Amino acid sequence: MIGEAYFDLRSRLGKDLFQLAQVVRENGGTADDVQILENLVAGLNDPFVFVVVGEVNVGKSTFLNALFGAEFSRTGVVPTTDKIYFFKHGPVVQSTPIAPTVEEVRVPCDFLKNFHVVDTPGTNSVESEHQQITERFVPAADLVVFVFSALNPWGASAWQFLEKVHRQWMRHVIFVLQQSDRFANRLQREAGDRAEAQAERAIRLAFGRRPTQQEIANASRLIQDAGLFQLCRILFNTNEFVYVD
Ligand SMILES: Nc1nc2c(ncn2[C@@H]2O[C@H](COP(=O)(O)OP(=O)(O)O)[C@@H](O)[C@H]2O)c(=O)[nH]1
Ligand SMILES: [Mg+2]
Repeated sequence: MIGEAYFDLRSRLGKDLFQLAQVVRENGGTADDVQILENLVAGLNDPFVFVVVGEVNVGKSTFLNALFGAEFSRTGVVPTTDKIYFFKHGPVVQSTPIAPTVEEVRVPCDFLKNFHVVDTPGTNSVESEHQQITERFVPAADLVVFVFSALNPWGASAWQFLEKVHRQWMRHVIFVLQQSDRFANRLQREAGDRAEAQAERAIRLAFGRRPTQQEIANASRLIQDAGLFQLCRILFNTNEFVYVD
């Protein structure tokens, strides 16, 4: 799934670096040169680390459980991720505190054989210590997964944090939007059952502007064919929403 292209690239890179080390050795390269290349080859086998960030309660832990295919991370309406959880592969579930606010959790999930995953409390966590620790994990991450909730994707702390992730630490980022089903429920509450009214309200709320007649017609057709939930997902994946001026 996620990793195929990555594993393919990693194995090609490993072979190339190995051959390069041989060429350097045969042509009188220094021990330091060879060591650097060997370290690079060894580093390629380290699991790929991704850190999941976003505000409290947006659905970070729920997203991870969906990825793991099991409820390994606690979720709930009251903030439940009170620590930073470092998920790694292990034969049985085993939790080991490695610092007062960091816990290593081994779980029997094949996905974790090649990936290490860090779940965090939230960029707006009440404990500022959490944020500091999250900030320590992020610069070491291979990938930062930013989770937003469709109910309120405008939380200031998330965007401020994103700015740092992107500009200061220069990490790769992907975005995950949770809870678009709840956005659909809100639309139903506020606009009733008519597809046109739902489409109008959805575009207004998501884009902050009045929709055109054509947009309402297209969106209503989509609601009728695929359901309101699908329209919500699509709206939050359109350029207008993704690129903020
Ligand atoms: N309906 C719905 N509820 C969700 C979704 N994602 C998370 N939740 C609920 O939102 C609450 C907070 O989720 P959680 O994963 O603990 O958030 P975290 O603080 O970001 O880790 C929990 O009660 C989840 O069951 C979603 O996509 N749809
Ligand atoms: Mg959580």
